Amino acid sequence: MTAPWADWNHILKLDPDKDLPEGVTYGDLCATGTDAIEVGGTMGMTEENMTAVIEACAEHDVPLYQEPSNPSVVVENDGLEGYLIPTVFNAGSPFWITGAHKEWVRLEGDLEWDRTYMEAYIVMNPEADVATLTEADCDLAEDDVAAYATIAEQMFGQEIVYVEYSGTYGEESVVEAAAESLEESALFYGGGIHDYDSAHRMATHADVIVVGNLAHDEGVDAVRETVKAANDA
Ligand code: 1GP
Repeated sequence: MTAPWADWNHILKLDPDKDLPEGVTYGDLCATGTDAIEVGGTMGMTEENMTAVIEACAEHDVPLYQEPSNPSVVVENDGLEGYLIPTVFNAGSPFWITGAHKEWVRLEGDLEWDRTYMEAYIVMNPEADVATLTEADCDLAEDDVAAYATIAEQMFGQEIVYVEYSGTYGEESVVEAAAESLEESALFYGGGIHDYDSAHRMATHADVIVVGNLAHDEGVDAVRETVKAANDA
């Protein structure tokens, strides 16, 4: 079966804890040409705010995924194509590698495995909430990141490796090293993409670029530029 993300170039990640710019709707953002919407964030997540964003996006014709940050915010909604579940390979606490996942399965029992996909995160921005929360070791050189990507794919069978610079624009050489180390797995890149150029540069290395803050800070036109760049690269 072909992975849902096989043809994706661009994901728009919407954070339920952040507002949209004045006059912008979720419908506008769903219509930017992005290949998928991922609803998720690190801080301030609740089932209520997750549900509100998922319901608002589910009315529109774009693949919709939830990226729950912990088991208590997982939303069941027919509008969701599935779940993208992070596991943080460089987390300092095992809770974010397998612990949260174990709790989810313990509490929920039978998950919908055919709609549940893993993302092997390598968290790179020490200032980001996700780095603090997971106690990630972000002091990684290119060869460390490449090796994490390799073990994610070859030892742990991860189909998605996600180099995450959330909130800041990353080192292109690091993303390139991750890309070169992967054989079949898809490389997602997220962090600090803010215009055509920054999107295009990362999209030459990554299979899929993830744009987050820009939607909340700038709105539709800026996001459209990044979609164009992702498709051009
Ligand atoms: C966050 O990788 C995404 O999880 C996108 O990052 O918000 O910096 O665009 P930004």
